[in-house]
Amino acid sequence: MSMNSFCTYDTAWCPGCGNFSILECLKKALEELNKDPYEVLMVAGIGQAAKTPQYISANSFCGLHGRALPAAVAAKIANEKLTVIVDTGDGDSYGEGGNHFIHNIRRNVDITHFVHDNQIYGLTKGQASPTSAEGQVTDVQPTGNINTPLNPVLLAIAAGGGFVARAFSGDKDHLISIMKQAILYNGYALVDILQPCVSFNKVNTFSYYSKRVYRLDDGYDASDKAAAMQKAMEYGDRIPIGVIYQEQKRTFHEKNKVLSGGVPLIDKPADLSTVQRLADEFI
Ligand SMILES: Cc1ncc(C[n+]2csc(CCOP(=O)(O)OP(=O)(O)O)c2C)c(N)n1
Ligand code: SF4
Ligand SMILES: [Mg+2]
Repeated sequence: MSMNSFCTYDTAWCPGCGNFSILECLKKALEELNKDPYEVLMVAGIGQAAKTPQYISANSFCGLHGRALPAAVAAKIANEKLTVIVDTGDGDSYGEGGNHFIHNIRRNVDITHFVHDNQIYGLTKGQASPTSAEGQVTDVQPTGNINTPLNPVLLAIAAGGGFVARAFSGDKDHLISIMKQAILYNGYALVDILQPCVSFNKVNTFSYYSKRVYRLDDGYDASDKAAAMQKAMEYGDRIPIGVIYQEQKRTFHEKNKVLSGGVPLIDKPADLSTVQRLADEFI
């Protein structure tokens, strides 16, 4: 194995799972961007999708369920030279991690967030996730999901996201292109990736998505926020994929006085005199 190439490893996913193509597209996107594994940090919480960082030869960190974003943001603040990618599930991102999701958008730290949105809690065998359809019946909720699903694309635009996209694991060329754009975007970039879970979601299957998804055409104006919100709400018989909304916004690093200036925090000399003064008061 070369230190300069990305390798993927054997997985514990079910045969036919949409996660395989997302992993393959991630590897291709990083290669096509000429990234080296040492430059990339993959971060996740817990779940089937959250195993992805362990299946590719980059730096990786898998923490608590729902807590991928704080770890990723901390790493980017410490070392802005890293390409930081959160790669995890819909439950991890929008359920247990929902609060971090909203407030991280407001901070606009320059990280990328790929969500494997299988509209289910896969690892724990099929409970409804925040994006499961109302009324959806699974083995563990035989009378159907009673909650209203949230629309992560609409929510991200409303919260002030500067790069908000939707993709489909079954359209690989398109997914690679969206992943590359998201990684290159300067700021927080969300890609909600529709991903069939063949074992526990018998509704949102490959054929369900294949019949519905369509690529946004070249004439689509991703800078029109009201139109983008309208487009984000198109989720039913037809589901648009592509960059739904894009706007360049000042990043956390650009706005923060300590971090602006281009010198990574880890390379700055540490001035401990203030800390020492405070400590001295207790002696
Ligand atoms: C705080 C906390 N709550 C619940 C769990 C149990 N748990 C682990 S993974 C998971 C669901 C993961 O679903 P998702 O993020 O959608 O990933 P998927 O398995 O579908 O890819 C749950 C509920 C946990 N580990 N920690
Ligand atoms: S349970 Fe679903 S999401 Fe998890 S590996 Fe199997 S098919 Fe994929
Ligand atoms: Mg899931």
